[in-house]
Amino acid sequence: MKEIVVLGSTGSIGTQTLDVARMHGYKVKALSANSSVKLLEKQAREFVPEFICVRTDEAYSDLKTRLADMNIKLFKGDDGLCELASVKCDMVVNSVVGMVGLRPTLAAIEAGNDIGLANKETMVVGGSIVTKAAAEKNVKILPIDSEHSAIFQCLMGNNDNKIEKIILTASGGPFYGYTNEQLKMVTKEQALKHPNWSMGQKITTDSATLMNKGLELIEAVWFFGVKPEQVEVTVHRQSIIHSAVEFEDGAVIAQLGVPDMKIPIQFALTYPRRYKSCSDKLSLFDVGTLTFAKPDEDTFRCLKFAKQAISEGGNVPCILNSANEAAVDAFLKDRISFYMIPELVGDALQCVEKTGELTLETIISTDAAARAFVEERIRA
Ligand code: MN3
Repeated sequence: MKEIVVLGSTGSIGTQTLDVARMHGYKVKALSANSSVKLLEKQAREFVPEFICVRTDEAYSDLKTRLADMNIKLFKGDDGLCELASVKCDMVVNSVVGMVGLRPTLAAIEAGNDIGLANKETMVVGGSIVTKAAAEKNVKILPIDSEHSAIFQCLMGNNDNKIEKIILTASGGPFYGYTNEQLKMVTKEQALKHPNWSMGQKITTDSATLMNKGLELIEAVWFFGVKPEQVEVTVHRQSIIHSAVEFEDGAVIAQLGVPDMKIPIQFALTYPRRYKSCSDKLSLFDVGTLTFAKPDEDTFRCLKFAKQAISEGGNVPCILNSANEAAVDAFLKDRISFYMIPELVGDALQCVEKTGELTLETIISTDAAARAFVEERIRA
């Protein structure tokens, strides 16, 4: 029986991970969430974990009361998340939102736990540190992001074959085809309506700005050891081809399926085996047509900024990511318009201090500087 730890268990990936765990009878040793105590309690009563971590004091005391009859050790905050990531298990599924996921990833590696990674910010801000530490500790990091799971699957059995190019597919989001003028008018409700995937608010907003694809491009560079120029973003509105790899001989291998995160989640958990899943099967006849187009980087500038950030390297991807996290947070709180998100990210890339040296310390200070910069701009 597999034993797993699920960080971010009340989010979209977390709940679907628990669906997979239920179906296969996995033992869930630990759960975490920011503050969704009601759902956490429900999950705790079903899976009976040994440890739970929440973010806030309020959630901590609320949960303590709710679970008073159960023998579960409760933790709090970032340190608590790292404690959970270090619990001996077969896999830590990291589906925390944002760069707060970095330290738990490093803690899991330190403890020698394999990781199912849904937290792309881990790779975006700390790619060089994370990949180096994982190699040293011989820890496997399996991608849960659908595109990276697809690329990973395309590469299976191809260890000695050089990648020519990665074709990273993008749905294009709800505003595909919009002009700059149209983007100035869009509302939060429109931004949060993704055409194909049902996901949390942060990633849905990132999908609408194409920042999500930018972050995924950086994630791909670290996961698969390719140069940024080797990743080609292709808008594929149907989200049926989840990504593809071109080899030196010109052969292109793609992974297809219905857009359902349970498939990549389950594959990370059962790798290298495949088992029955509860997901729908793909009918190419029903899909009919698959289309492909170049993304419009002059309108959706976040993608361009992400390419610039990974090319510059060092702490620049961290500036990009932290400015974006702060801007998206402000957008979701109705403090700024959708159009301001790329504006703020672009300004942060120009103004926040850059360094080529990347350590956990420089990441933490860069994060603080980028957030402070964005906050100052919003207030000005
Ligand atoms: Mn994705």
